[in-house]
Amino acid sequence: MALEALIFDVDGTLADTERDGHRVAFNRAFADAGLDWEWSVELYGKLLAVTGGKERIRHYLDCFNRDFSRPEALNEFIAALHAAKTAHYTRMLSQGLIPVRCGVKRLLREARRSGLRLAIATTTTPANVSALLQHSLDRDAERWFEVIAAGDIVPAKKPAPDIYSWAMQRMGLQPDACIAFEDSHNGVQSASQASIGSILVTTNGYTIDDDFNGASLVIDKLGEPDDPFVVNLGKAGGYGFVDLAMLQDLHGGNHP
Ligand code: XBP
Ligand code: MG
Repeated sequence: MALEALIFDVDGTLADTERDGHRVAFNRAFADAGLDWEWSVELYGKLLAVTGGKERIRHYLDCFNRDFSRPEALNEFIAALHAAKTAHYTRMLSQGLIPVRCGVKRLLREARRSGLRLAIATTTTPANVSALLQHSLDRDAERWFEVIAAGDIVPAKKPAPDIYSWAMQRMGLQPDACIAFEDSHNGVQSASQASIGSILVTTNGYTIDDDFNGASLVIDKLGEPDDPFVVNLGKAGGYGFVDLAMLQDLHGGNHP
């Protein structure tokens, strides 16, 4: 089936947001609440196994801070912490502190010119997506994406397929008309279980050693003509940066 749409993950894919963005925002929210919780770079790397900020806080309590005396209304407590974290994170984005990754602006511009449909499928909170698109991409960038599927809109977060299935269903797309862009094991699992056969991974500091079984190609970034990517897994067919020609070949290769 012809390629019709590109579906992008957000955190780690459109921008390298986790170590110096989300993690810092979580720690600021903990400090505001008078908690002595400090998520180090190393601990946060372990916590990223669980997607979703609220789910991640609960995972932290379950597995890394069992002694914490939990309030009666734990869900509300976590939700309040997470809302404070989101305020810190969106403020960081509004200050332009988190740029989009190499090649993202160029590829999106090419895709829009060619008429390829664009969507987002992410675990993060919708407000975070809006802030990143507006402040790190273009003030109108939210309009570039036909569907922005984000956060709690689906019952199960990645690695469940729900968020990709929801986006494709809203757009009336078949999985084999799409390419998914991801950065993590959870993300590849989600897209793959949603039957998307073409999955392009750009790794980052936290995900470089993830299991990317199910991905079509794993590279370190989308690249630019003067800043080629490095292939971690798969064959790039002689290309040095991701452009539409390469995506057509990648997608075509998926259907020999
Ligand atoms: C990454 C996530 C999110 C972020 C934190 O999402 O798992 O939970 O780490 O954002 P993706 P929230 O890679 O799917 O974009 O605190 O808003 O969940
Ligand atoms: Mg991601």
